[in-house]
Amino acid sequence: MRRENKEKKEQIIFSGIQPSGNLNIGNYIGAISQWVKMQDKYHCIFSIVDYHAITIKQDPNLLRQRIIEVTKIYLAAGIDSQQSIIFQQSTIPAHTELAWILNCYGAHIADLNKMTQFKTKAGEHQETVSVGLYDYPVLMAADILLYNTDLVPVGEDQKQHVELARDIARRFNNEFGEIFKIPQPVVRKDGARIMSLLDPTKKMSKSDDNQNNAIALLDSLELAQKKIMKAVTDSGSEIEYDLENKPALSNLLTIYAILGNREIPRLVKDYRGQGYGKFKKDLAKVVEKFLHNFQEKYNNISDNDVRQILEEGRIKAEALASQKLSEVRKLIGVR
Ligand code: ATP
Ligand code: LTN
Repeated sequence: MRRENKEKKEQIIFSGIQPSGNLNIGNYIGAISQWVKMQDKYHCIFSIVDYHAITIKQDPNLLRQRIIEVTKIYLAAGIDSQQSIIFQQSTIPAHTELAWILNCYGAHIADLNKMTQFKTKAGEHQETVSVGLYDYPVLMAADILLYNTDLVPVGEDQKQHVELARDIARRFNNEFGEIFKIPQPVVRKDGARIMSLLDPTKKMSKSDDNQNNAIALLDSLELAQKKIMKAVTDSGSEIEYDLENKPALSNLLTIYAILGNREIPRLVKDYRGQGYGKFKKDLAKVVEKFLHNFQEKYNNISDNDVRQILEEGRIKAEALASQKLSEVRKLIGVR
């Protein structure tokens, strides 16, 4: 048993979030809450992936502010900067350099053509969006492969990108030997895909034009309450977990269970015969309590603390990344 724990502690976790909007409870549930639990067991590296964010137009001042904001969100959620490495992607040039090398060795056009995130984000503008948006998954592969990552905890929508990182690593290894670890995605069973409050067929997303689709982690308690009360429900009035026939309610039940630390079957039992109104009011209270606790921690972190933590993280991550990059440069013949 002790040996098993030791082996686990040697495993490496890498994940990141783009500072491209107001982080919401979907990001928290699908990604960050998983990371917090993993810190005791694994070596964890969490990045604020700003070079991914610029694949879509960003306002420079807002981007600067959001980089700080996302770092505070990691910390307020319980990521411990003593235990885990927290860093800003663009401060380590090895990420973009390895991405370029992987563009040339390992990444195929046919792979990128299959990426559903690109298709959704580019929509009808596939010919005029930036090359960066198309190449996004290769930069993500570089992030992961630089650190000998074993596990990548993400929401359901990012699984395809992690699978591509595996393919790229295998192709590179076939040509040059066992240089990259083959990473595995980790997706939680419930809550891997929190849906929009306004449309249960769409994922809750921080870059949705309609901000009522999501509860942002920094929304005021009043606004969060309003959004819950306005959330769409399904026809009927019974509280049931039924993804096919009651997708909106099932989504609300998932949020309730995870943020309120309850089990879905128990909630369904407790709300039998009570109707949607009462359920939504209680859910709003659960969400408000969660946000209140979260924001209290968030507001206690200063910008200076964040700058210092990011600088310490940069130093630690750079030492790891530059080692891997030197090996790669030698293998391909540029050194
Ligand atoms: P955008 O809409 O700007 O692409 P996003 O809200 O999807 O943003 P990302 O930065 O792409 O956020 O995702 C950060 C992490 O949060 C990823 O691991 C992603 O899988 C997870 N995530 C995002 N949205 C959800 C969601 N609705 N449910 C569960 N996990 C999610
Ligand atoms: N594409 C991811 C963010 C991301 C990431 C990573 C996640 C960039 N690099 C490396 C895990 C590992 C997203 O959530 N949109």
